[in-house]
Amino acid sequence: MAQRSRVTAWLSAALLTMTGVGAVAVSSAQAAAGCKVDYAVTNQWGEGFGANVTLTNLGDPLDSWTVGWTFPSGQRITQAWNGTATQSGSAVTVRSMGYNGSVRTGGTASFGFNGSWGGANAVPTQFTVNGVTCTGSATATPTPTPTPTPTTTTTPPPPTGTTPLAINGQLRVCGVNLCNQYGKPIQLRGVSTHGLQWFPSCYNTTSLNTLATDWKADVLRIAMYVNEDGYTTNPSGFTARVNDLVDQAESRGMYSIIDFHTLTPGDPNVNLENAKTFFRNVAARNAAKKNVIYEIANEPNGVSWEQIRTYANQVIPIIRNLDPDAVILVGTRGWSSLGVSNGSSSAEIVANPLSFSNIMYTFHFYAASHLDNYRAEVRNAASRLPIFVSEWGTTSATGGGTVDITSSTAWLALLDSLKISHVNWTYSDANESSAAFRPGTCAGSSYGTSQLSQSGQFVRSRIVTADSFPTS
Ligand code: IDC
Repeated sequence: MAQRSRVTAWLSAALLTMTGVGAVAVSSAQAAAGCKVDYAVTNQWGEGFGANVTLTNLGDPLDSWTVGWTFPSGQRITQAWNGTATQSGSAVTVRSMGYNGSVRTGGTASFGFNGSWGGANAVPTQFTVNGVTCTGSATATPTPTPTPTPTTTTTPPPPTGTTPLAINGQLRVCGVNLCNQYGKPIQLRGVSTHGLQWFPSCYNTTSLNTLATDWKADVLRIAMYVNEDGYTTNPSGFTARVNDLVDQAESRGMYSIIDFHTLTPGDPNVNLENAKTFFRNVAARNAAKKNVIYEIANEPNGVSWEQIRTYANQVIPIIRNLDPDAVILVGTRGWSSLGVSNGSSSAEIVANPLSFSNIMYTFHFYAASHLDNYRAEVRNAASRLPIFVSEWGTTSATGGGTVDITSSTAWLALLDSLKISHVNWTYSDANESSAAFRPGTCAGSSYGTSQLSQSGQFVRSRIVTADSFPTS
């Protein structure tokens, strides 16, 4: 009821002023209406763009808001966050969510969205809030979007080397698969570092040579913990270490995954600003390389898919802007279990996927903890979503306990049959059964097979076999 009378008061204030511009001084009990809207295109890539919109309430307090504008013809919102967008023709309205509808006088509320240019890269010029025309500004950083050149499919020349990187070149997602430069589906098999903060001595010339030439690994995941004494304790130091390992992998013909290893807290939005800074740096620095895959959040947990989307929608455009062709991995709900470990499933992703191309969703499993119901979920999701297993262990989810060879074998059979790439936790000498090397190995100079743990022997045996990388 209170809401209703406020809306009525709003409308009458708007009608009274006719122009509706700026704050409206109204006497008596009438609500004053006034607003300012700032609309900024913050990112753009190919045929799309991202924008942030902030409204400032110059009138009486609001319980909820609806921002409206008319797009230059052709533009469309593909998805919004912190607001519910609807579009009819070129008329757009974005409504507040339950949590950000209330705005005090002088207060602000913001939302963001991604859109497609549809050939028109101008910005809208007039905005309304709850029907009242606002003052405000619209800014666009963009240069005109080049119309995508019709791809004259140039077949890349045959590979000049024999490493995974030399053969496959720049990767991209095609359908639900990871494909190589020839557009053929491939599976990458490799390992993850342990926390760089805890095992700095495990990643050196000898261990990385062993990984590339003795294990014949295709990919090294660089697990950069964010909290847990990681990135936040020394951002520039960890960024430099990650970049160095990207180079080390590249020089040995391996792919690298830059893993922003969020774990606790489980909501990646808590580290949004850290993620933006980190990915701005690593994407700018590594843009020209073909061996980089970005993983924007290791294991979201205790958060909704919607919250993960909000995070992804802000981090992915930053990477895309700087390194447009790189494959990007997105963590899923429930410690990257496609939701299962938080009582959900991949259905919520299928129903509401991210709108970016060239992305994959991650799935993590620990063979002794995650059994048939998880395998069924992967089997079910794999025909609908591009999936990348960026972390798996032969053990329980603690990283310790029994090495479950039976379950690990069942898992790898499934992943092989679906051509899903997989990365084992961990290529380290941690004193836990998931580590590939016996404790003390990294203090020595040999990473040979006599140093392998039970898990390491199994994992190596499953990575060392010949790859199948089609080139035509
Ligand atoms: C574990 C490490 C362990 C470390 C712990 C920190 O193996 O040594 O003390 O993190 O919290 C994950 C995470 C990964 C975990 C791993 C094993 O991505 O960081 O590493 N795991 O528990 N998800 C499921 C299992």
